[in-house]
Formats: sequence, structure tokens, C-alpha cells
Amino acid sequence: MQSKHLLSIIVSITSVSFTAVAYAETYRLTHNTSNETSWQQGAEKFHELLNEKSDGEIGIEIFPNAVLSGGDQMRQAEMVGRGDLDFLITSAINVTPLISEMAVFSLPYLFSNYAQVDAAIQGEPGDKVKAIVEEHGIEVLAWGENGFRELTNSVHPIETPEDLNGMKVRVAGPMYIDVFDALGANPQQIQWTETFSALQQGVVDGQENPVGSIIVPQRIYEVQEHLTEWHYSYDPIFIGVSKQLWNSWDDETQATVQAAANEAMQYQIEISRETTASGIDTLKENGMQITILSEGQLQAFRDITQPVYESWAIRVGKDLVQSFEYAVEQVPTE
Ligand code: X2X
Repeated sequence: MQSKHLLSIIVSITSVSFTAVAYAETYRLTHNTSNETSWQQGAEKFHELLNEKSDGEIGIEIFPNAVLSGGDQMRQAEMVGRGDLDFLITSAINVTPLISEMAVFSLPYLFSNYAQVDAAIQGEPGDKVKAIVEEHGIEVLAWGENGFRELTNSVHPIETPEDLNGMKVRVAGPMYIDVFDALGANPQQIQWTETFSALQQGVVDGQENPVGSIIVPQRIYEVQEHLTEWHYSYDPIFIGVSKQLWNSWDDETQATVQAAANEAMQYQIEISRETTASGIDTLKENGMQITILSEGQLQAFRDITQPVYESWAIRVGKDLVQSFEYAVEQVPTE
């Protein structure tokens, strides 16, 4: 009799705590930059909006610097795809080892301006990529922006491909290795979280990243003297969620999560573009020397990276590349 009573107490305690968890879900979100970036601000906005729209039922715990994948920025997508992690914010180039089609956005010199970027990525071509990523267990909720990637180094101003000859440059992913090989540089793939100290210690001389999203907030100007605005590759980010988790939600929850992601990424894009617009001045104030290339100088970089465009276009798939090219062509270059 007494033990039966004890059992019923245990059962009721268990169910009380179970009920409490079921009414306030906290999910884990991984991203691979510091907590100073617009990626982090986008993640915080996502948490805020989710909380608000779900009347406090859903929250997000944010883990920057890819800590949940042991600092390995490429592994985050794999983990979310398997359902081991809930949400991620990462940039397209990090997903290329898992899904080669994700390289389409960053093909060298595909995009010349934001209007072209928006037409393609927020339009039908972007939706095609979403459908491909979904097959790998990740629901892409909304696209945000890392940005046009610019080149920095600690040796000398870069004005021509020859200036890159033999230079040790840290790159993020496989396609960029091919690009820098084509440019005659010496590319090395290094985790982003290890790049600042690699630059500081002279393991590498240079790196490439967007001004507003990364170079300014992660204070790359402290370890780099020169920046060349060459806009060679565009890199989007996205909020993704494990398909397994997504499928476990009813329509209403899905709509709430979707709406929060849309707004959060819109907000993130705004910050990223504002910081980029003011970024060159910030970098100058912090002692960087800025090189702006003329149209003729840019053409030399376009020409030399064209074979990499061609070979990666084959890996991505002709149809997908063409849908991006078509969307770009509908928008004037300047
Ligand atoms: O690693 C990088 O360079 C970064 C932070 O831009 C990416 O995630 C691709």
C-alpha cells in the first residue's frame, strides 16, 4: 500500500516536469562566427521573434563559433541534417562539402550588385536550392547575407593577379582553393575560429571575407594592413532547421517558425548592408590601406578565375547555374 502511494507520487512528479518541458521548448542553434557579428544579431532576433510569436513557448539557445561541432564549421550542416542539432545559421560555402549545388551562389564574379543577388536568391533560383538542401535533411527557412567577399593581407596592396603570386591565403572552402590556385596564390583551408591567430602568427598572410558581416565586427583590421575591394564572390547565409524537427511540428508552429526566420534574416541583411556601407571608413580609421580596382583591373581577375567558374558550374549542375545566370541577366550590371 505504502509503496503504491510512493509510486503514484513519483509518477505525478515525472509528469509535472514533463508537462513543463513540453510547454516551453528550447532549441539549439549553431553558427560559426563570433558573438559580435550580424549572424549572431540575426540569431538573437530569431529567438526574440519566436518567443514573442509563440507566446513564450519556443526559445532558442545560440552557440557561436561552431562550438557544438568542435569548431568544425563544415560539420554543422551534416549534424543538422542528421537531426543531431536543431537550427543552424551558416553560409553557403560551408555546406558545399555536403551539397555541391550550394557552390552556385559563390561562383567567381557571378553577381555584380545587390539587385542581382536579391533577384536570384530571394527568387526562384534560391527556391530551387532550398528544395535540394531539403533532400539532405535541412529545411532552409530564409536566406540572409554574409556578403561580397573582399581580400585582405599583411604584405602589400593587391592590384593584379600577379600581386598574389605565392601568397599564403586562408580560405573557407573547396571552391576557393581552386580560385586561389588559379590566381597563383598558396591557399590553405583553415577553420574560421582559428584564422585570427593564424594571421596574427603569420601562418598565413591573407584571407577573404565580407567587410560588414565579418572583417569589421571580428576586427580583422588588427592583424591585416591591406584590403582590396574585388567583390569576387558572393556568400549568402541562411537559417536552417533539421527536417526531422520541422516535420514534427503542426502547421501553426511551422508558420510561426517560418515567419520569425523571414523577419530575422531581413533584419540581418539590413545590418550587414549598413555595416558594409560604413565599413571601408571604419577600416581606414583603423589604419587599413584600401585598394579599389578599376574596371580594367577587375577584368584581369574575372578572366583568370573564369576556368574555375566553368569547372564548378559542372559540379553544381548546368540547369541550376543557368537559372541563376538568367535571373542575373534580367538586372542591369550597375
Ligand atoms: O569562414 C569564413 O570565412 C566565413 C565565416 O565567412 C564562413 O563561414 C564562410
